[in-house]
Amino acid sequence: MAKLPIITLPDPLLRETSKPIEHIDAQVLRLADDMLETMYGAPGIGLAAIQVGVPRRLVVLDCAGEDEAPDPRVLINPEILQLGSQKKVYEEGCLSIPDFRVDIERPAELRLRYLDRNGQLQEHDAGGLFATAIQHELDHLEGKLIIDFLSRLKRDMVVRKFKKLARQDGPL
Ligand code: GNR
Ligand code: NI
Repeated sequence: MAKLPIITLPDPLLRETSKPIEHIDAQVLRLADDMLETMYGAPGIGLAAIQVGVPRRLVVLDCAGEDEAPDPRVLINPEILQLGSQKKVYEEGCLSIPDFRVDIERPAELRLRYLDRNGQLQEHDAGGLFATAIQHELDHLEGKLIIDFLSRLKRDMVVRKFKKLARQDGPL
């Protein structure tokens, strides 16, 4: 396994729409394992392939609590089938926008469909942190980021800060 570099704002790749995975082959499984290692190393609770520069519909997650056993999940071509009507607010962060957090209101529960690493179609209901994280990761697959929940003014302020940072510690 290998830890991969995570791309950050304002990398334009983060705005791309990710394409479905057509075949679950050794390369896809290898990428999923590398993404899990990258996510655990960050550390984070989820990671979309686009965050390591690969515009494919592949997500890894682990929403286990600190005192629980690890619960690595690999979601291939995930789809939200239904969103619950009840909403909740959670303070979200993103590994592609370091040191930034924002309260986001999203549906508290959802029904999810995806292919697991064995190519089996899975369908289940999710709630709690897992439901929040799934929606955050699915947004990445559409090129959507948590700063898009801010007003234009605040979003532009965050983007400007990251552009400045990229100029300072980017390559020359
Ligand atoms: O590590 C992460 N924590 C987190 C907290 C609240 C809501 C969503 C997340 S996902 C984030 C990792 C990440 O950027 N995934 O795309
Ligand atoms: Ni993110």
